[in-house]
Amino acid sequence: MPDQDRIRQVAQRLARARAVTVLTGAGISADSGVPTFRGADGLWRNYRAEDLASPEAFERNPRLVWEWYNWRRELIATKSPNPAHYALVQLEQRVGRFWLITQNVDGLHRAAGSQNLSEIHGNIWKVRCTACGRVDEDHTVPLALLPHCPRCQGLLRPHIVWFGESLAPEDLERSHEALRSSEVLLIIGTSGVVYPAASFAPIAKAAGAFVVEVNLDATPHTDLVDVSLQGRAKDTVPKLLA
Ligand code: BJW
Ligand code: ZN
Repeated sequence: MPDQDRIRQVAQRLARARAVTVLTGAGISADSGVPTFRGADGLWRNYRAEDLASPEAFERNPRLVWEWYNWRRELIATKSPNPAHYALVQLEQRVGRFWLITQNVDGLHRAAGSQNLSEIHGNIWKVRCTACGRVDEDHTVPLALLPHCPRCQGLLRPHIVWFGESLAPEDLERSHEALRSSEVLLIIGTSGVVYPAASFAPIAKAAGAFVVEVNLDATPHTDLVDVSLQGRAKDTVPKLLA
């Protein structure tokens, strides 16, 4: 089927659906200029996310991990939502039951205006005390190296889910509930290799959802989905609402 027909098919499904879930990854923010994790631009000083985004890495060298986050905070502070982020806000306003699950920590969905949203990997603009657990929103760029808690002087860390850490139970429950009760799951710009988000497409598919993927490349989800649309998020997603 030509691309245009497949886009029309998805647009019709979305127009009819009463319950829609969207799962986004770094690819949607790539169109705003935020580097992806596993793309050619995903490296920082030759470290991969796997080398820095873990409790062990932070214990070993909190300064290095904070330097990486400061670099990303400075970069993300200059970026804005793109047409794909805004199209999802429009979709939320149109659909009765809508839930957006994002793996992105950049806050661009919220900046665009999305409200029914789980940021399952946390948010780069929040810090958490490793001693007392207090969470604060903090948009300072750059943060002091090393930042400390205003209440107890404990070391602060990014309020982000690192490898080997569990997602917040309420985020997982809310996501599973949405995935199991949606007529359409739209997956945008994720490589589909990081769990538990990598299991969301099969969960929705098994529950009978029509599953659509928008990505520049093929992913482990491509063979499972009902429609795979190859292209940039910022060009493709707005067309799905036309
Ligand atoms: C475009 C585009 C454009 C580009 N338009 N598209 C089961 C099996 C195996 C392993 C595990 C498992 N369960 C748990 C694990 C361990 C681990 C894991 O999954 N490891 C894998 C690497 C194998 N998972 C965890 O540890 C998770 N915790 C957990 O499950 O707890 C329970 C548990 C623990 C331990 C053992 C067992 C159970 C937590 C995962 C947290 C991940 N956090 C990170 C880092 C946060 C740091 C930060 O942001 O500061 O989150 S990893 C990193 O990857 C980041 C992302 O959110 C995440 C996903 O990446 P994403 O978004 O897919 O980006 P990319 O770069 O990979 O892909 C971009 C895509 O966009 C590409 O496909 C491009 O083609 C596309 N694209 N431009 C459209 N313009
Ligand atoms: Zn504290």
